[in-house]
Amino acid sequence: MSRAVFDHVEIANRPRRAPRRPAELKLAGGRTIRFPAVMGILNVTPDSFRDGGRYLDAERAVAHGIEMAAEGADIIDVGGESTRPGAHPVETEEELRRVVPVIERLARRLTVPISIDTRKAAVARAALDAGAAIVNDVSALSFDPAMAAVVAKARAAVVLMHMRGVPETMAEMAAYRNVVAEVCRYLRQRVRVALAAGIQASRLIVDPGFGFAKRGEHNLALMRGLPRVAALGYPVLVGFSGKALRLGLKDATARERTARIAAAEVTAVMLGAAILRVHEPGPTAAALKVAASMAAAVRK
Ligand code: PMM
Repeated sequence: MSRAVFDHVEIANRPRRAPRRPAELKLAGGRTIRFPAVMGILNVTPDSFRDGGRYLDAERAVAHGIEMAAEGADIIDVGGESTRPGAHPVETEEELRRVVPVIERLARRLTVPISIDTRKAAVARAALDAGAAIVNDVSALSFDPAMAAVVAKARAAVVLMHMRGVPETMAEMAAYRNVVAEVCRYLRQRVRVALAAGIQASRLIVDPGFGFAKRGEHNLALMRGLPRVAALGYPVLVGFSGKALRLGLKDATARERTARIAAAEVTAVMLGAAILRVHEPGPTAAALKVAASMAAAVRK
């Protein structure tokens, strides 16, 4: 699908002289991901926002990963530790036991790249050995001092996400004077750490961390501020599912939820997001396709 047309949509509050968002992400082994890309979430956990417990069984998890790729996911993000607010940490051995067999099997069956959602270097290393190509670290390399070296050595891509504190306590730390400026400052600092550790700039992805130590008003400010986050010059990943974004999801039916989240995701892409982390890749991919052809029609 030709998705690059989004780059031609004029956004009113895109900062002047903003660098264009990169058109693709290069992965080790010569693979590339074109933007905007859809990242399908595969939580192999008992307690995640939405699919907690559903895919603890490896066979079911693998089947769901394959299904998401068939629906249009460009990346499958495998996680073995829930990071929802208040979630308890998971021991390394348990996290490894959850994710490694799933990644091994998915890597044999899929052509789309696999990412590992972890804060732990030992889990990232085992996942990369098992076939993952991207490390999605919600702590932006700050939780485990060995993480940056693991990513650099494997020449993996890495997601640097903004949050404060740890999932158990982060809700108490949601106080900002200017959330967009503070998030951008933090991400710039984490990018410097990654570069200093030898991770190539072309392998970096940044994420403002919707819902991580953010209240509804912070999430909305970050949505408005996405052009500023994109102006950092790295692909921007966003994940909206389960986050307070005033989308009216509380009493919505499943169909309404899907439509509302997809609408917010398309908006995020028009504001500069490059990767959407989603539970339902099918509707998101379909919405992106329509928006891309609309954008192309407007340009004519
Ligand atoms: N959200 C969750 C987990 N991991 N990773 C990134 N990069 N960005 C996110 O927004 C994010 C994440 C929590 O949501 P889930 O429980 O639905 O996976």
